[in-house]
Amino acid sequence: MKNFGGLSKQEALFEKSKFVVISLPYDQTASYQKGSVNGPEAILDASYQVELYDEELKQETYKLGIYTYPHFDISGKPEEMIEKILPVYRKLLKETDKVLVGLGGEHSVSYAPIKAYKEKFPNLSILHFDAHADLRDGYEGERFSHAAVMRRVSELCPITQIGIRNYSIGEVPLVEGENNNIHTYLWHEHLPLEKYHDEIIETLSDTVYISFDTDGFDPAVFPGTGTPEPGGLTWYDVTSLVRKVSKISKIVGFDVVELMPLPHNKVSDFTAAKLVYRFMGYAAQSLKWHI
Ligand SMILES: [Mn+2]
Repeated sequence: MKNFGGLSKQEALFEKSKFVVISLPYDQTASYQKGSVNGPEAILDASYQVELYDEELKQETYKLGIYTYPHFDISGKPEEMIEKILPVYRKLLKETDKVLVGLGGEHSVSYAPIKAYKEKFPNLSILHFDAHADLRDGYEGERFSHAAVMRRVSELCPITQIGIRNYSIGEVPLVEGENNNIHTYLWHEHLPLEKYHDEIIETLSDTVYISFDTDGFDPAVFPGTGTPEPGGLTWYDVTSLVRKVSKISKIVGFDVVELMPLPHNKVSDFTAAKLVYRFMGYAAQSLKWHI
C-alpha cells in the first residue's frame, strides 16, 4: 500500500505523525454511478504528485508526519460499515491527539468518523461542502444512505452546508432553516461566497470537522464524481473560506469523499489529493502546530 505523499517510512512513522490518513473505500448505496470505492487509492496515487512545499501556506506540512493507516475491510450494509469504522476512529482519538483524515468512498462513510469525533469533542460542529443537502430521512429504505448522511449527522451535532444546489421537496423545510442544527447556504443564493464568510463562521463552534463531498466543486473543476451537478465551487471558493475558518476555529479532523476516478482524466484525483494536503496545512495552523 502507498503512503500519502510518497513519504519514506521514516517520515510516515505512526508515533511521530500528527496526521493519520484512513482509506474508507465503500460505494454500496451509490445511486447513480458507482466507482467511489476506488477513490482512496486514486487519492493516494495522486498524492505522489503533490508538491510537499505548500505554496499558499509557505510550509512543508509533511514534516509534521503523515501516517497512512493500513487497509481494513469496511464492506457490508451501511450499519456494518459504520460498526467497522467506529472502533478504529475511537481508538485513535482516545489514544492520540492526531488529526484523522478520511478518504472516501461514498459520503455515507462520514457518519462513523463524525460520531467518534463528537464523543471526544462534545462541542463539535461540522462544515459540510456538497452539491447535495443529503438531508433525506432515508433513501431507498436505507437510513444510513449517502443521501441521508447529513440528516443523521445533524442528529449528533450542528452542521453548516456550503455549495448546496440539489435537494428534494421533502428536504425543503430543513434547508430553509426549520432545524436549528442545520445551516444551509444554497449556492445560487449566496454569491459571491466571500460576502457570507463571517456569517458562515458564526454558525461554527470553536471545534470544527470538515466533511468535503467533492461534488460540491463545479464539475468543470472536478469531473470525477458519481453524482455531478452543474454550477458549484471553484478551488479558491473552498480555500479562501477554510483558510478563514482555520484562523478562528480548531480544525480537528476532516474527510474528502465521493471521488470517482475517471480512466483518462486525472484532474479530479490530483485536486482531491492537493485538497487533502492543503486541509492538513490549515488544520496544523489552526491547532498551532509548529513545523
Ligand atoms: Mn453530494
